[in-house]
Parts: sequence; C-alpha cells; structure tokens
Amino acid sequence: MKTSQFFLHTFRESPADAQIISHQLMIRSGMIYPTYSGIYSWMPLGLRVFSKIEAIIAAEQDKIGCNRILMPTIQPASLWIESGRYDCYGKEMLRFKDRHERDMLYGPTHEEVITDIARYFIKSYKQLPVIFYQISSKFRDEIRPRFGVMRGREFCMKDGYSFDIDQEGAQNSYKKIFFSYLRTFKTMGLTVIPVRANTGAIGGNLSHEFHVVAQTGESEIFYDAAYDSVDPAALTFEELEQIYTAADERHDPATCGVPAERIVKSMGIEVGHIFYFGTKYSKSMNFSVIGKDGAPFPPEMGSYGIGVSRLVAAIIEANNDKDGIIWPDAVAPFKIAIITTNQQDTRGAALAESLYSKLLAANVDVLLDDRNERAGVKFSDIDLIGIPYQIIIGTKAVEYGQFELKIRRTNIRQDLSFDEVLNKFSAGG
Ligand code: 5CA
Repeated sequence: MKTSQFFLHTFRESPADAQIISHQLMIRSGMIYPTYSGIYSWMPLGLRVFSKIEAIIAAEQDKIGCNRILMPTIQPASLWIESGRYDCYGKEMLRFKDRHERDMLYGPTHEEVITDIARYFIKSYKQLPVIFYQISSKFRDEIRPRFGVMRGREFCMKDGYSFDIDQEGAQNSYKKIFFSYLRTFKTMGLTVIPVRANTGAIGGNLSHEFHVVAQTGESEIFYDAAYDSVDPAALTFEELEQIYTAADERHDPATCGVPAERIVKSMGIEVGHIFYFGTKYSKSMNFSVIGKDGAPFPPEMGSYGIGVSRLVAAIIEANNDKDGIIWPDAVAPFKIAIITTNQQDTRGAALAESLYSKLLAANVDVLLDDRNERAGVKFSDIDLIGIPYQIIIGTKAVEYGQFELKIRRTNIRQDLSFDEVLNKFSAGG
C-alpha cells in the first residue's frame, strides 16, 4: 500500500474527552471515527489492526477444533423469555419492536441463540462435545461508554460456546479454551493474568477473567506475588489454581489465605472472560439429547468471550511512547514503512518503488510513504501510527546505497544495503 492511495489521516490534537492514551492515539492516528457516543467506525488503518487480531483469534480457535459460525445481531425477545433472562438483563439491553410489534433486541451476548441452534441440530450424545464460536458485533447500552473502543456500546466480541455430555467434559472444554486464550494473547504480544471471577449476568459457578495489567485498566485485580514468576502456559490448570488470583468482586482479604504482604493489587483491562455454567441454559430452554442409556439429558455448557475491539486499545495501552503507538509485529497494520525523505528526488523515489515492489512480491506487509511532504512530517506520522520497522531512503541511499533501518520500539538505527533489507524482511526476520 502507498500513502498516496491509502486513506491515512493523522491529527496533532486529540479531543478533550479522550482521557486515556489508547483513545487519544487511536483518534490521532485516524484508526477510528466516533460515529456516535460509544459507537465507532473503523477506518482503514484501524481495520488492518482489528483484522489481524481477529485472524489470530480465529486461527487459534480453529486449531483447537472450535467451529466458526455467524449468528444474527438482532434477536427475538422470545428466546430470552424462555431462558428467563429477558426481565433481569436490565437497561444494557437495547430493546425495540419490529413492524409487527414483536419484541426484538440487539444481542449483548448469544447464549440463547446458540442454545436454540444446538437444540435444532444436536439430538444425541454422539454429537458431543462440540464448541462453536463467532466474531461479531454486540450492543450493550453501557451507562458510561468511555475510553473509546475500550468500553463501547457497539463492540466486537469473539464469543464461543461449548456443549458437553457431563461436567468432566465441560471442564475439559473450559480448560482447553483457558490455555488457548493464553496462547492467543501471547501471539499478540500481550502478557495477561487470568483471575478467578464471578459470573454476573451470564450465570454459573466457574469463571476466569483475563487481564492486561495497565494503570488505565478499569478493574482491580489481586494476586499472589508468586504468580509473577510463573509461566502459566507451562503449568496445568490445577497447578495454576493453587496460586491465588481474583477479580475485584471476588477478592476477600479475610478468606484469601495469602499473607497481605504477598498480595499484589493492580489495575487491569479485561480482554477475555470465560464461564462454565452447567445446564443453566439447556435446562431452561428445554434442550436435551439422548444419552448412551437412551434417556434424555441436558448438555453441560460454557461460554467464552474475547473483547476483539477492546484488544486493539489494550495493546496500545501496553505499547506506546511519547511519539505514539509501537505495534507488536503480529498485529501491526504494516510491518514496514518505506519513507522517502525527498519524494521529488526521482532517484530516491525509484529506489523506494523498487524496494517496495520486491517486498510486496515477498509477501511483506509494507507501506510506502510516497507523499510529497517534509521528511519530519512523514517521520512523525509513521512513528505515531506505530509501524515497527522504518526504512528511510534519503541522500545516503541515493549516493552510497545505504538504507537506514529504524526500529520503532528501540529507536536503534542501522545502515543496510538494498539486498540486506530485502533479505532481512523477506525471510520473515
Ligand atoms: N457470553 C459471555 C462470553 S462469550 C460474555 O458476554 N462475556 S463478557 O460479558 O465478559 O464479555 C466478553 C468480553 O467482551 C469481555 O471480557 C470484554 O473484553 C469484552 N467487552 C465486554 N463489554 C464490552 C464493551 N462495552 N466494550 C468493549 N468490549 C467489551
């Protein structure tokens, strides 16, 4: 992609209501546009990051055998009346009537819709276990939408739902998802802490939230300092459960059993939340399957969420400096930006064009900044939008064949030849 074609619009200032750095940087880099309070449009730069995050999540879900589907955003109230949640869900649910005066809603979550699907397709224990997931828009009429896409009203979630024969099966599905989430977040360059949580409106008795530790997080989390020195992916679920972690509403210093001086308290951004709730929905919605013994039974269920749009902001909170965003490679909108310092210099422009087409041919995600702007403007824009690697093509490149590589995160600069640049990045380095 070339900046001469790419719809890149950066701003020097951020609006007064943008209180946290990720919100400010997302607006300043033109990643999102606030269409309405808590409702955002994703612009080309933002959508590239969003899509990479979505693809990482989907790849990991597929790898562990989850089935991707797509459910409607608009749901009939009747399903929620069946499950018993219609009256208790409260004002967060956007309710309206269709032209036939039937009660409808914009889905804040999909337990009812998936249970209705499952009871149509699944008749026998032989069809279990199965896990479905989707990546789609949700609407929650949050009382205080804020921090941009961090707490939106319309937002994107990966929501997954498991169906199992018995408790043991359901807990295995839960654990499988638990560890897949650790891998998913790691691939995005994020460190997360899974904490024991309450189940709230979803219901059930086993639940974990996944938190990115950040000053600007909205939730308080508590955990045993011992957690800081473990690699959760290297432990079993049972071993991990031995180390105390808790979401705010679950933490009780009197009963937690960990000496106060060992308890770490920090702010966290909740990027994922998983629930095991047994037969809550299968029972209330009359979903049962025929068991081995010929008798019908309600399957055991769990649900598993990742905040896809929130993740974009969370990654920025964890990766920025005074000049802007610093994307981890895996989610960067472009891996490399080629910057000509003087686009009028046809020799430099030709070198840039040639490097650009060779990198493109090698399948590298590259942005060519071929704008007729001052070098300083280009440098600050490319820093702001967080491209991990910058190749600067100025007089040194034209005169001596020296292409300056700047690494955004470390600010380390290095002169490379044309072929060295090509080899370094074509090999996936
Ligand atoms: N049905 C379950 C799991 S599929 C569920 O809805 N869980 S949830 O309510 O915890 O939401 C899952 C994830 O969506 C949260 O962990 C959070 O990362 C994200 N999320 C929730 N509300 C918002 C919001 N208003 N804006 C952005 N992301 C949100």
